[in-house]
Amino acid sequence: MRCDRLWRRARLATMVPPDLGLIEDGLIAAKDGVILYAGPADEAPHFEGEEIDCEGRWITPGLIDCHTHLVYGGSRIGEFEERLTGKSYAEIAGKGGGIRSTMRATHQASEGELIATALPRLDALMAEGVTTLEIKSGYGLSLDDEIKQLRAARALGSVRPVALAATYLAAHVPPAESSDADGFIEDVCRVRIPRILALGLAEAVDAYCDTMGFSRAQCARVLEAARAHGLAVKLHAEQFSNQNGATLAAKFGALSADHLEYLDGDGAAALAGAGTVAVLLPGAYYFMRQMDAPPVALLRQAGVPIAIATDCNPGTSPLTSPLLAMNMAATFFRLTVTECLLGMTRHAALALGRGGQMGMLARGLFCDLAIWSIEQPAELVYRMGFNPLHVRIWRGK
Ligand code: DI6
Ligand code: FE
Repeated sequence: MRCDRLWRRARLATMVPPDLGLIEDGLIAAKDGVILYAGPADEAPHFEGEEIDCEGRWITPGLIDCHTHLVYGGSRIGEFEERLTGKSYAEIAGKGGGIRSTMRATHQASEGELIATALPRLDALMAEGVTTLEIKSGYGLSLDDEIKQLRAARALGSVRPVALAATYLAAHVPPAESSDADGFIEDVCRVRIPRILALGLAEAVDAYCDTMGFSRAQCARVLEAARAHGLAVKLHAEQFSNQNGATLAAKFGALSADHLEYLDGDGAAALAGAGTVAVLLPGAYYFMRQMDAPPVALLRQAGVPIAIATDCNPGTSPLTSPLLAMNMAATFFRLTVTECLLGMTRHAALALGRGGQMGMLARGLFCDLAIWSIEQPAELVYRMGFNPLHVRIWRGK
């Protein structure tokens, strides 16, 4: 059978259920960027194409970072230093810093500047095997700024070999301290969502359900409007307190509910019932020095798929290492190696609504691969500050 490329003498972690789908002597064949075969070499049909000898290296699906705020203006280094002297995130935010300071800096930046400053962060993610990532807006002062942010996010996909999923984070914080939050939500539902949809700039809508963001009732209006327009939804939920965001996300059939440190049993059951993925963000947990980890036992009991992401953002998670995110998920949240690896592959694909396209090494899926110089897959979770990526393949190349 003809193929474009053929990876031989590889060990595979296919992520095909039920577990990691480990294969000791594996072979992958790809044509037109899609996997024709991934499985044991001795069961493979005869293929002809360019052959690559993997010399026993491990191949996983390319990693998927399903929650980032990669595109933004300015920096929050000053705020980091302030926090080191004892000021809290909420205190800084209350004085117009925090998310609002990034909004002002994003307003000042041109689209080209947003692209240029995001590129090194994107390159860092790709250098550790990321082949797909989600990018949220949410730092726009105005709708035009949100559009600029989403355009910059989209442009990144044309200058790098990577797949992007753009999410319109419609309700992050009210744009100014004095503004009327309900009026803003009205504008999001009536004007902004239809406009973003008409421009084709996002495939999902997100909101920040938190005392520093928007109330449950306000987020409900946003998710309802998004669904009415046929957009997928996600929700930042129970990061700093329990606002019952998870039950709201479930009610609207959200792809994911993210953060979840303060999730309770009802929330976990609701996520399970709706097939909503729990996206855990250990980088933010670490950087904010949170003490209560997400209730992983409840998620397991309820059977909720768990994904892990970097939450790369300037304020609460300046993290551009998917490998460190997995190590933190294991160390802080006690996720198993299997849960960590599924969290950045198969389950991350589900959190983006792309389960049929990526996240596993299987026939018919995109040929997005990460080839690692390691002795066993657990090394990807175990080590810190070490990058064993040998080569990254996106769409077969
Ligand atoms: N949760 C977070 O951790 C970030 N946004 C959100 O909704 C924080 C973003 C920032 O501080 O800039
Ligand atoms: Fe976030």
